Amino acid sequence: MQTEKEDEEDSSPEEYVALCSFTGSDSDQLTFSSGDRLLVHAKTSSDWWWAELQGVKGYVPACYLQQGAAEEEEDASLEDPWQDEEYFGSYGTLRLHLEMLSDKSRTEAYRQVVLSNSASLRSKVVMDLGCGTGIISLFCAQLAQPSVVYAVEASSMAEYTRQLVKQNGCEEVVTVLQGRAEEIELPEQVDVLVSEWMGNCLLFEFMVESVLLARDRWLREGGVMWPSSAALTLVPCQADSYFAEKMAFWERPYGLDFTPLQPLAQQEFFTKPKFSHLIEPDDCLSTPSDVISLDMYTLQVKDLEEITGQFQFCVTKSGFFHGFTAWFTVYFESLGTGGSTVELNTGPNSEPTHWKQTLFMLDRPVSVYSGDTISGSVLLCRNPVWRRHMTVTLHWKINSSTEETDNCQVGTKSFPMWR
Ligand code: GJV
Repeated sequence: MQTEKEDEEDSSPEEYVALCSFTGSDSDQLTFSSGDRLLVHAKTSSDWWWAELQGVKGYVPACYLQQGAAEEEEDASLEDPWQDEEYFGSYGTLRLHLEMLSDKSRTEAYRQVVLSNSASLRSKVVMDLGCGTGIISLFCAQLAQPSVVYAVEASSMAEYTRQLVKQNGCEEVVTVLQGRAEEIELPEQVDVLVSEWMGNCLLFEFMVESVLLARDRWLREGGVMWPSSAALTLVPCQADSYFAEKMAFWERPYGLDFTPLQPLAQQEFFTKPKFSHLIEPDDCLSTPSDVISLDMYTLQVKDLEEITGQFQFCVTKSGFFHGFTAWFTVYFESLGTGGSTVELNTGPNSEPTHWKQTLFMLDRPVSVYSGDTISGSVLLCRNPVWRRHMTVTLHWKINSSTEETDNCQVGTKSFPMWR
């Protein structure tokens, strides 16, 4: 290796990109924004690195940074930061549509929305954004009498959707438009904008951006959004079997000590969130709490860059605090006055959906006791380059209610999802 060393610390700084913003709390800590490129001079500890931003040096939390800023940008300029080819390509095959349609809670919730609003939908103009196989549009045509439903779908599935509309005798009402919602033209504004845009942890995939842009362009003044609002819910939890399977496993397999593999296991299994986790109500260490609420009428695209929420959980069950589990609920307000709101809840106390729940594992479990409090914040930071991705950062502080009264532990961890 032949690297020129100017001095000890400066052997060869590596370039990193900030996954989200950070405000230094000490004078020797740097303050930076999501997307900033930092030069890391020394990996002082596993948690804190010595880095530089625009000529200023200071400590930065290592978990906020991701390597390869230069590479990432190069890729992004070659590739599409929205990865639309891959994204719409996957929706051009049946696998995902089968998964979504087989999800009874999801599909029945939308059916229920149409059914319970059937009278008010009469003669209304509807847009179904990302209609896929057209199921919501077909519900509208079958269960209500809208004047027209514009079923917008960017993937090649749209060709089949057109056939399905015809096959089911709905071609008088449902018009399939193949194209990205951002680019299609409609002959008129719509009374209702319905879409099933929710991803893991609510926002992943950021299809919601397309919905907001369509809202601003095509929803008439006073029109209705379905869903009308959304909430992200969090709970501190145990995850005994997942922890045993991925981490405790290395303690004594076949009577041998494999613990040197545990740091690797942590890196491999716990740095990203676990999608498709099914939490048992019994694994919740506290009452779940909504940490983020989105109003689909007022939410702006720029608001999506960084969304924060606070929590304060009172531990109701002693056990191992392995991590946090997240899920979402969406609400569909009634179109007419006085009707009831329909809810699609993807949490552990409702019928499981194909989203299941999302588990964020701490690096090491902490024993908590009934009466302790876990307070902190969650930050959803959209990837500045890869527009469908985000990083979830959790900060927590555990205040013990027992013995030493000033016993308090703090932690922070960032989870890229996926970039
Ligand atoms: N324009 C048109 N169709 C879209 C768009 C868009 N901007 N974005 C997604 N779709 N809940 N996370 C389509 C996509 O091709 C697929 O058929 C459907 O919407 C996704 C719905 C479920 N995804 C989700």
